[in-house]
Amino acid sequence: GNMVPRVVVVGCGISGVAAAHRLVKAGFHRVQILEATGRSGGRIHTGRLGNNVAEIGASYIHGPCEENPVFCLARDYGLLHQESRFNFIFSSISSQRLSSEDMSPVLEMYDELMNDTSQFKNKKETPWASLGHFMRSEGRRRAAERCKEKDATTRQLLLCAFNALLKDECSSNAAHTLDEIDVVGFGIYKNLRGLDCTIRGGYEGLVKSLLSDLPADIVTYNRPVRCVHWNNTENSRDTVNVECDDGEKISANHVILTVPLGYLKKHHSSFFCPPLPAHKLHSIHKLGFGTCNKIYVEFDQPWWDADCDKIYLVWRDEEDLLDHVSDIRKSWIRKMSTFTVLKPSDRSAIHPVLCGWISGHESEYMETLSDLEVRNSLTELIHTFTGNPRLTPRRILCTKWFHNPWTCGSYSHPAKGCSEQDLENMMEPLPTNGSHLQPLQVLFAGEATHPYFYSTVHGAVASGWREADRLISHYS
Ligand code: 6YU
Repeated sequence: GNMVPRVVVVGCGISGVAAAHRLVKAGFHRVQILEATGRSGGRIHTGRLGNNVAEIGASYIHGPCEENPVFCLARDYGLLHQESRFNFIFSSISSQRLSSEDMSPVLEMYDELMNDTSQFKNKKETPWASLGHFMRSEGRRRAAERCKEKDATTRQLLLCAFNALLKDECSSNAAHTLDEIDVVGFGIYKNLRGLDCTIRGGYEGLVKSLLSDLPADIVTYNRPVRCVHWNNTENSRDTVNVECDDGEKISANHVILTVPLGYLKKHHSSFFCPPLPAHKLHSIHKLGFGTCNKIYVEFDQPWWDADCDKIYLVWRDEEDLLDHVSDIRKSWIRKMSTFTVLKPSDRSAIHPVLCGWISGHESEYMETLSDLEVRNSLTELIHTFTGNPRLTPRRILCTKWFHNPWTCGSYSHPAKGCSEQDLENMMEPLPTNGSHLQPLQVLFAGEATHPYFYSTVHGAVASGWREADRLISHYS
């Protein structure tokens, strides 16, 4: 009855759905989700290119193991494939094809460096200004050591291949350059065991499965929230007012906010009334949020080996280890680091598809181009790399996360100068501790509020559950 608190969840991405799911299962039946767009899933968005499944947002379960809530959910809902992905690697340099053996020394060196970043985890100070500084300095030093007895061409190749991996790392971090990434913050991210895998039929199946356990009318679509009025001093001290774009105000005892960090960075000043406390604002500024986009490309025939899963684009003239492009208008496509090979979703998917990965300002610029312009640049790139002028894409599909008004980018990263405290501040509810006011008026969930699984779907799920649990234990 009336004793059951009313909870409004803002955003119907996976963190909002996870929070609502847990609350409803615990008997909180007065839960409502307000979603700005006409669909659920947010940054989980399964599209199609021809007959192939093309993930516009998240693709993989990073580290599928027992500790990963997304792996467990997908398994329990029967959404896993029989076998996992990523067995083979093949790379190419201009028109000269590289073998897996050519790439293995650089991949080995890269893995070593990545493992070494965990040593910075509890450090107050490091000799490194950024992840880029560490990777470049140490990469150069170790490459020189390894190549002592090798010829100049081998040494050059190692460095150019290393640069492709740096650009790939920019994509993993949704960063423009690794110079923007904090080494300590990066070391805090927790890698889970297991080879990345995909979800059968597409990632959206996970969102749909969770939603199917909930009352059908729990989500209100096309309902953007404009402002959250908390700490009401006048009449109703125990309610928060959520003001929608059309002016309507919905009152609740608690609001769980799941809007992306990119959206908060842009709109915080008008989104909270009164404004956020200074330390919370500080952390919203300090943490990074950048763009990673994909370009799906469909071909008539595969031009890569049947056992190939990933193609590195290695340029001969990139031994300077510059992980970003200086002339973006002319050479934006050089930021694309890799293609991953799409596994055909079913037998009707006869045309092979590659997924190109591109991040940073280069990928934001790409979003302003027409499909034809992107296709032309891609065709040229493929001609350069394969030496085959007859290869042309059948069609392409570009993601545009930077210009998505409800996301304003792709996902968060530990920007240079952020601290563990900033990661912790993100999840702190309002009003903050020590206040005499009604507690837990506004709670914060979403990918960017997870201190060590940020930037992932499992981080988003865990954050939604965390905030639901916070309310559940408050009432028990
Ligand atoms: C993962 C992966 N993956 C690729 C790309 C992207 C992301 N991620 P949501 O945004 O979903 O929900 C918010 C909702 O709020 C949304 O529906 C809005 O419409 C709504 N909203 C906004 N404003 C509103 C308003 N005013 N009113 C009402 N509603 C409003 N994660 O696990 N595997 O392969 C990838 C990838 C291109 C864009 C990804 C991946 C990130 C996830 O997609 C993302 O975290 C969650 O879906 C977010 O859910 P949410 O609920 O929080 O927000 C060592 C090291 C360290 C570096 N990290 C390495 C890890 C690599 C991370 N990589 C990911 C890369 C890929 C490939």
